[in-house]
Amino acid sequence: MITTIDNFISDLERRTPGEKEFHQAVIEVIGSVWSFYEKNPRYHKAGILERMVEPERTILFRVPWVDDKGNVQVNRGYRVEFNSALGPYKGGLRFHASVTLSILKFLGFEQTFKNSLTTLPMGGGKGGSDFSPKGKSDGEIMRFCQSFMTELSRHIGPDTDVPAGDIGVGGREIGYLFGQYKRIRNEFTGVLTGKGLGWGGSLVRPEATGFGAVYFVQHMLRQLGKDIEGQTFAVSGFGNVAWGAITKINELGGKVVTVSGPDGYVYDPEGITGEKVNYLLELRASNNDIVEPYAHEYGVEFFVGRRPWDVPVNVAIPCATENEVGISDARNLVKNGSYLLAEASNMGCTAEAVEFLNENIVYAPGKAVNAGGVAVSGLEMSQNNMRMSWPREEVDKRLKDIMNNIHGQCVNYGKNGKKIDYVKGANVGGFVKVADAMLAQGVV
Ligand code: 2IT
Repeated sequence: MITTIDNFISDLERRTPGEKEFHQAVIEVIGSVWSFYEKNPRYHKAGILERMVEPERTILFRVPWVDDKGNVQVNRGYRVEFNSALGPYKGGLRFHASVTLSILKFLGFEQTFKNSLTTLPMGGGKGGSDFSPKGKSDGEIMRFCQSFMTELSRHIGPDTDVPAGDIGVGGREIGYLFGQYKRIRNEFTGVLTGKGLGWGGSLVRPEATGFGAVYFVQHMLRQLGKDIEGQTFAVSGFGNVAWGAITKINELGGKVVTVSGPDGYVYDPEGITGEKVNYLLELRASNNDIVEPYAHEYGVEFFVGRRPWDVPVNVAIPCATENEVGISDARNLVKNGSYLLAEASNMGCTAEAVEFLNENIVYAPGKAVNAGGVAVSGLEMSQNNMRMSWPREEVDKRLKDIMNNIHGQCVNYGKNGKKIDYVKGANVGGFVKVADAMLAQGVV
């Protein structure tokens, strides 16, 4: 049994050397739940935290495929089945050159608490590959997906583990993965979410992460007596999440002035509206992973190699990837008058940035803000099980209710005088349900 937080963390670091993103995610959660944990000896006695930081199962495999020139390529495939206390493992697949076991363990760990916050019956998992779709042909992507699924299909199933998309895995990849699963298992089941509308997908799933994030921001703003209307926003990324967030912000009367890619950021002071939003989809579909063409197309400024956090805005919503807001970015935002940052990316801020933002402005972590994506995945699973599909209004209403409920959990566990500590609220809120389920299910 562990006695102090320092012992716990040094033990974790000893057993998982070099997994720095995973350590970062665990340290944040442990910091929030420790005092609660200490007050409940039954959690201690049952080794809940020790078990929570060890994935139930980690699958690592070779993914061989043949490129368009006839060369054999080899990537590494992963699925981290982190925690099934609340339901089948659930979480996305990420295809990106930066993917490592540490990244997927951090994502799977976060996913467990995020899924718990949704209140839907989903455990936590994450997977993917160091395969980069950038510059690959459609045929190459299909052959890669088929090879990846040939192995993964042994480990997943609609009641076991239900993957979805993440960075580098969108509707096209889910289609290829689903096709191969169906072919191998001879089963048409809801084994993946984010499917096409005509073959088991849910309305609102493509928009869900961005829409959910903006619904969450609406609740945060209301606590401050403000509204989306009339506020300016900095958004990073230009993928699915950024697109959904921008669409909803526009609908609610806010103005988004930035988008970004690995190549730099675009500053569009008139606001990213109308056909410009659709242009983002075109850019993403081009598979080049650059946002600069937007600046040429609409005659606005492009800042090479920079992130959008030095633009004066009221609200920042990172929508790209982990650790995309560092301490100097956080200081810039606050200096320029931003009063709210909501992470739509997973662990979008470094630990130092989180600490600074949480002290100085209103900050909310990804596991609360971006839970709308996996929540609608959960609704897709329900619809698949019933073999029916709900209309758009029904799914959107459920998404709104879920985001409202997550905000309520953050207030419930994170209220500190007049201030709401969203980090503590989300972590404790997510933790309690998982811990209680683990306690009830015995030492497994
Ligand atoms: O980070 C996430 O929550 C996702 N990539 C979505 C996972 C899902 O299963 O829909």
